[in-house]
Amino acid sequence: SPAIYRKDYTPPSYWVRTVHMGFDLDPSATRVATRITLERNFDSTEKAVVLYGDEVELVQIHLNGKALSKRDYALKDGVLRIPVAVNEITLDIETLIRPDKNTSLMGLYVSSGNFFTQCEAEGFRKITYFPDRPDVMAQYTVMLRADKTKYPVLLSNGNLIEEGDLGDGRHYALWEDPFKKPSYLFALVAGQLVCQEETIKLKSGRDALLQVWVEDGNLDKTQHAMDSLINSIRWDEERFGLELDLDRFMIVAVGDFNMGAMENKGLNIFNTKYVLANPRIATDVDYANIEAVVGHEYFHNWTGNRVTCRDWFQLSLKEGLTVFRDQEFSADMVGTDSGRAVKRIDDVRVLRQAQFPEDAGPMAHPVRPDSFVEISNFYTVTIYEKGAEVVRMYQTLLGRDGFRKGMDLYFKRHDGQAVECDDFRAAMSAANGRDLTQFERWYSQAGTPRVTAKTSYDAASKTYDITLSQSCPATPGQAKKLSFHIPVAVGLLDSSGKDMTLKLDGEVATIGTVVLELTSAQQTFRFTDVNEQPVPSMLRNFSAPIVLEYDYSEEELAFLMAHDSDAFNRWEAGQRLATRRLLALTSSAQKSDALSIDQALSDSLRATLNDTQLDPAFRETVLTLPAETVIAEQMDVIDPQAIHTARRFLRHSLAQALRADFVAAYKANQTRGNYSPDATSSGKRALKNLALSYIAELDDADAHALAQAQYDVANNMTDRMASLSALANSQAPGKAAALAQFYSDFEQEPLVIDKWFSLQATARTTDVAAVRKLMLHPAFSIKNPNRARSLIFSFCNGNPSRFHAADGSGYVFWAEQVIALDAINPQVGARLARSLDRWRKYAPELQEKMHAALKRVAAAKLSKDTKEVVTKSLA
Ligand code: BAL
Ligand code: ZN
Repeated sequence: SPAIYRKDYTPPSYWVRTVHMGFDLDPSATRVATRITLERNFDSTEKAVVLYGDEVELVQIHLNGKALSKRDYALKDGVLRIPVAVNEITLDIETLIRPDKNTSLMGLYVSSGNFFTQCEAEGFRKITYFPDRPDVMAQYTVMLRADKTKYPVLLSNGNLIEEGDLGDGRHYALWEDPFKKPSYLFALVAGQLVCQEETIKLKSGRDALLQVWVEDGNLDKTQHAMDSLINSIRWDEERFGLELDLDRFMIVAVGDFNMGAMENKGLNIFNTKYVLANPRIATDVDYANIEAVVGHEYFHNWTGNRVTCRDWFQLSLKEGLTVFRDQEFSADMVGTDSGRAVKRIDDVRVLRQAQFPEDAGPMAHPVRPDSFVEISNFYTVTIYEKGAEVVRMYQTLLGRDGFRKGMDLYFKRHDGQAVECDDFRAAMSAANGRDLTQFERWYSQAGTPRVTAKTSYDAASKTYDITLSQSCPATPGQAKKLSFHIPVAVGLLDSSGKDMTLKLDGEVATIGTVVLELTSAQQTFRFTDVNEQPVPSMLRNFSAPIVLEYDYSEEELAFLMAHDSDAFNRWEAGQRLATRRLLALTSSAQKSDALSIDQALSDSLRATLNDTQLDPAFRETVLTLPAETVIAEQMDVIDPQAIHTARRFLRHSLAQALRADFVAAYKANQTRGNYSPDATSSGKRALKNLALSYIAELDDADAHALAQAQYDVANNMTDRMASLSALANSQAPGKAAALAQFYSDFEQEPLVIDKWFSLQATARTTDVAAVRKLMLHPAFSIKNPNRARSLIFSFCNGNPSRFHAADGSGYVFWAEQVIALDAINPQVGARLARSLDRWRKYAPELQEKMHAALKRVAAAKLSKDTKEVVTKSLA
């Protein structure tokens, strides 16, 4: 398939004004009648209406009431061109589709006997022929007709205008969306569903009806999603002055879904994983994720729906911005400074574990890509998470008020439009009177910039210089990079650990933090009136998505860990210390040298663990060692076994050295009484369960007993999973029984069975043979994306030492599964295909086996999704 280029963008030949759709819903033959009124766009030179269709049978098409024959249009590769140049046209298009055969989960499909749609990015064309591009925005009216018993609930976007009986056992519902929207935001849901609902008053005084729709039997799991929705609505009113623009807002949960959720106008469709929760089935992390995803989809109503993307190259315009908004929402919901830092740490972890490797691999692409073969492959951590970091940098550079001014201007200028990333930057710039020309490079250049810092203190002149130099590695298609505009937030600590008053050359003094703006390849920033040699705290709160290199001494890192007023950097100092140890241990493991641990690291970690002034949630983040994938990215040649050995050794040694401290923390952080997912309680559970996981490293009778006892009395899924995981990764005699018990207790809860598979897939003892055996379990199904992810993806992405087995068996398994998944669902197949992205970073013996597996996949009959991924990997 050919690549599509951003530079080739041309405006649509016709605008669509209105869309009237009629659906006769039937799983094996759904008839769709679509009436579209179009108006010529004089900015286009094309004298044809251009419609797109994908695996949809065209029954008939009328232009201004006249039936068209095949000679009246050209249909090639899913593009239907009707040569015509009149100003106003009405098209009537009838299509026939088979939702029950649709395993791609794009367009209209069936899940558990109910109908659902997914149209972003290009799924609408699987329903009807249409100018399916985001810059074509229209007003939709949708008539749904279906069997009344099988499909009692009929939902679409906007407002319910009318419903009634058709007399023949069927009924209908007519929906009208008052806002114009691109086709990717269209949705319908039909089937046997029940809802929790609530009417709330919006800030302006209007009433809004909120509904959370689920399958029968799940109404005991909707309260948290409803609370999260209400909190999201309130937050957007307060923080950005944005109000819900509809009278009715619906969330629907579906068990078969490619993504996390989808922001269809007024009818958000969610993966059950991000809706259903109660203490019995959901962990603290699930509760937090639900809040974040409900917020994310709700926030899209303004950032994505009211102002949408001109073309798919601009995807980060809505995704980066909306992730930033959901991150801020989650942080505000916790409220405390420490809670905000923990949220920031979690977000930066995702960036480092997933986005940095992507940005250094064959699929590296700018936040605003220049080309793609299949847009579905570009719903990436770069578009989402790096995109959010780019948005965050505006706020860092302009301040919270300045950022808000920019947002206000963005909506004032672009409400109801489909725009570009440049328009957002222009609004930020104009609202603040700031030149942000150079900032554009964050959108156009891929790769993670590296900033190296050098410092020098002159006691005589009392000056302290920080010299920052930047560079950025080459990425596919981009050999040379120009300098980025990088905000580097810096503080200086005096010898007592306090923040110094900062005076940058000729500027007024600030206490705490200043933002240095690095715009050239190298710049020196001079601080004056510095009375003593400071310890620099750099890139506070992770003020830019970069790698910051500075030659800290071990003493300085321990000092920052103990004193930095910036909680993020206290954590960061600990991570730097631990990373150094892990890299040294990895190197020793490679040489089969004896491994040993030093006192300094365990002393620093002990001090944090026992510092009850610090929130438990924060202490947990400090005591969590960098992930194996993060260590891997720091090596020239990745050695998964040595990294695994090193990390396990360090955890085991820390468990031995700090056993009494872990036991004390375990005891001190029990949560009693009814379960609550609030930040304080979940923080305590996090620290307690981290302590348990360390103690479990010792794998002795006491550790087994502790885990078993917790498993037996757990009154919530967080504690249950933590203890089961401790058992599953140990030699505990009760391990098999606990796994079996867990399965039989939760057999009826698909989301919990996903956890059961995932936990085993990532367990230390689980090799390929064990995964193959689990695939034969009656509860396993490769067709359900959540289940496939819980076992296959968890193993390939979450169990590196087993996946990268020296005999290459993991790669053979991977190739088989990519091919199998791709045939069912290209998006899921292509996602798994990404697991070998970094193959060139491994030792030659492994590389060779990965290469063979990639070639094997490349030789199979593939979707364009998976083809693009493996082609780029092999390039
Ligand atoms: N727009 C796709 C799903 C999401 O990012 O919310
Ligand atoms: Zn989104």
